[in-house]
Amino acid sequence: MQEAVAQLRSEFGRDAVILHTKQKKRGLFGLFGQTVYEIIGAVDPEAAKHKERKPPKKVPASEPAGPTPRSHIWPENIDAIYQGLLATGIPRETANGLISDVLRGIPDAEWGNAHRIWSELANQISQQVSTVEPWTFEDGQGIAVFIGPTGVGKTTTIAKLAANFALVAGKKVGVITTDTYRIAAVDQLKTYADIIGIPFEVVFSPKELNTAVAKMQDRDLILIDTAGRSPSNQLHINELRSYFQGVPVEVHLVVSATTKESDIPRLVEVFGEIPIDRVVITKLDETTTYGIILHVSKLAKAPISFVTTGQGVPDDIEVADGQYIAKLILGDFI
Ligand SMILES: Nc1nc2c(ncn2[C@@H]2O[C@H](COP(=O)(O)OP(=O)(O)O)[C@@H](O)[C@H]2O)c(=O)[nH]1
Ligand SMILES: [Mg+2]
Repeated sequence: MQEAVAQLRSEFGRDAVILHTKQKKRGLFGLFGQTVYEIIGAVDPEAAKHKERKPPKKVPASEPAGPTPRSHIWPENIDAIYQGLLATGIPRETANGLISDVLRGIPDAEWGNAHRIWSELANQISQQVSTVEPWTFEDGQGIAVFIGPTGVGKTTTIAKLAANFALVAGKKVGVITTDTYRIAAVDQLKTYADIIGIPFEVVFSPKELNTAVAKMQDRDLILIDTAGRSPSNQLHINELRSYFQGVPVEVHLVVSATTKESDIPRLVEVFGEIPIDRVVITKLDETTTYGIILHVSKLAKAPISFVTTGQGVPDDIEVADGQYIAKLILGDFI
């Protein structure tokens, strides 16, 4: 804990004030992984009054070159907050909407209170990022398929989920792969299934998928892996869709947090031809800007189910939580 406080002070200087600390276990069911401390800090407004907020470091790729035009409606300090939101990868329209919503709820006299605004923004974002609890199996068997571009972490996420649900939650889990394009891909998932000790099936056609699912009817949870698809290959997307037309699956779109903001609309549009029920965000550990989480959840009109935070199986996965995501997005600012 002391180490974390020292880190906070070294990053934000001696003006840093600790608002809240919480001991947190990482991992899907809080059983795996080491203890981490969550510290929410702020910079003392009195001490920081005369200091300029650092300009945003990153301009998202979709922004036009050159300085961003300033809004004429907002005072300068609010505009700086708006720019800060853009720098996290939140698109203009969403950032505008967020600020307008927040200002509507705050008396004009408080508009200069940056802390109040950032904390209201955190509330707004946590309400707008929709999230969903993992399967409870109350309605029977869960069948989930994971789709998305190549290399985003679909197979690894399935391995993490399979291990947690089978070994920690004690559920009967089975895994199926439709990714037969690379032998290595089949082996990758088979190896995990063997280690966990759960049934594994490889299928080469939609018909075989039906048979494999039927074989696993005693399972509480069936996780289905797919080959990564480029959103620009329509043929592949159609083929992928053909697999799941006859099976009542919950479709999870897997998106890396490192995806460029400008690539999100097309990705969601193309994969959205297979109706998306949930979004999984991977590789939170590989970036420092998280606005795309809000962006993709809004565009896909689907809640975030899980987020992944590293390569480690089974530890590096968490159930998505609105407040946690809001803090990630605004992390540098609140
Ligand atoms: N840093 C990081 N790497 C990840 C994460 N999830 C998966 N990976 C890595 O991303 C690479 C591709 O993962 P894989 O599951 O094979 O992706 P797939 O092609 O979508 O199935 C592997 O090296 C994984 O270890 C994550 O949350 N963080
Ligand atoms: Mg894979």
